Amino acid sequence: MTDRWVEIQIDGLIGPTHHFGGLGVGNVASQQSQWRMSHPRSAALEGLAKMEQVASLGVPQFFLPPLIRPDWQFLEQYGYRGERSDILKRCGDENPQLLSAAYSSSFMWTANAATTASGVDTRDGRSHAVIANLCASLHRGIEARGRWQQLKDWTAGVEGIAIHEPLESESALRDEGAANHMRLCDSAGNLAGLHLFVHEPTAENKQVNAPKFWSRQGKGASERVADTLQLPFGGRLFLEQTQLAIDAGVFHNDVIATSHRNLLVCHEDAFVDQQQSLSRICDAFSRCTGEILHVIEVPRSKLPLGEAVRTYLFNSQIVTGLDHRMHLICPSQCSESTAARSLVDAWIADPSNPIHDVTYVPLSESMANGGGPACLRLRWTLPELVLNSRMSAWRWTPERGEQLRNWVERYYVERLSYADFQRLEFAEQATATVAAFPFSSRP
Ligand code: SUG
Repeated sequence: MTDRWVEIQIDGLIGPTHHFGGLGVGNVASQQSQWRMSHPRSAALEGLAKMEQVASLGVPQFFLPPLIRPDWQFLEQYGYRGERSDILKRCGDENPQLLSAAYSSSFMWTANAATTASGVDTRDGRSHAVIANLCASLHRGIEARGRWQQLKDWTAGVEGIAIHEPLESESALRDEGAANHMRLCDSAGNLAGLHLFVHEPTAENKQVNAPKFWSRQGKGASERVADTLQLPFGGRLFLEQTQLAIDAGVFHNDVIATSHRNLLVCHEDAFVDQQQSLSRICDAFSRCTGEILHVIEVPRSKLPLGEAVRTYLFNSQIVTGLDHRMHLICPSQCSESTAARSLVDAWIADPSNPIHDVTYVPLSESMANGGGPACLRLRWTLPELVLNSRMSAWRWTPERGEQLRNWVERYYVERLSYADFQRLEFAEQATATVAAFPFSSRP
């Protein structure tokens, strides 16, 4: 095996049934957008443009095909059997949220698909991924089976990779994957990393008597995932989300904190006992890497929690390009916010800050469902040799990008409203669109 490690970005393609079901638990944008007309074609094209931007920096960019929707098996589990046209009619009339869940394109937020660790970090030297059970919500729980199969097929036979099944779908083990996980490592990106797991506040840290929203990440889940990833005890830390942030709409840690290599960016209200948490992180990081962690802590006086949630500044992607510099990929909402924009401008102007430049990307359709640039991708640090394995079948190249764009333009509908879900013709078209994915669905 090689000793060169690369962080790859894996985006799940936005599906042809992308819509606004108002299904996101504790997710303010999703709730506010409920039943708005959606635009699957432009949503998917925005996702592709973001991947193209990342790939143009020389970052290895991969993609996963959409999962097939509607999920007939799911509808059957809820008692909807018989003629498909009747199922759509009955379920749509009786239980619109269930039909919306069966059609959900929420698999597009690939940061929630799994939690990953690199072989350089783990006790057995293999690179692991634990598929998230996403059992905190009905529409997301149905992703796990499809993604597990897809990642198994994609990595089959690739040496040194292990894909693990999701944890049991029990409330205490509710797991939302890498959205609640950050990996820090040395500035060159080649040494063992420190893994931060962020989960629900414990009872004494709930801070308020009647929490508005429920955390979607169980403490037990984070601990089990860290074990399954084979992380040594010195390579893992557990942190608690604040109830204050959860109640303000921070339904995942990646809405309030992010990291890349030796850089940690977080809001003042990200973690319980923030100062103590930050010192624990800095100490563990130094022990792990022999380097000093670069921390950017954003005070609420500069960016109130509500503005952090509205702009998704912390959901920016930070990547190292071929030029060995850090680039920030920010949602365009940040460029329109005085507070967020001033912070980004100051980071870039500061020569001691590792972030070199910024690109603002429009993701209006995904953002209206609470998904920014970082939600759309899963990171995995893997041996460089992997880039030439069978996994390269789903690697972004300019030619494949063109094929994906043509496919989206040809098959995806421009506008979609709830009434379409009850039409068998639309259900069949959505399935046919995924079947027409321009590359092998099992590489
Ligand atoms: O789980 N939205 C997703 C957004 C996930 C964002 N991911 C990260 N932060 N990593 C969610 O709440 C909305 C779907 C709808 O309402 O139709 C939704 O599921």
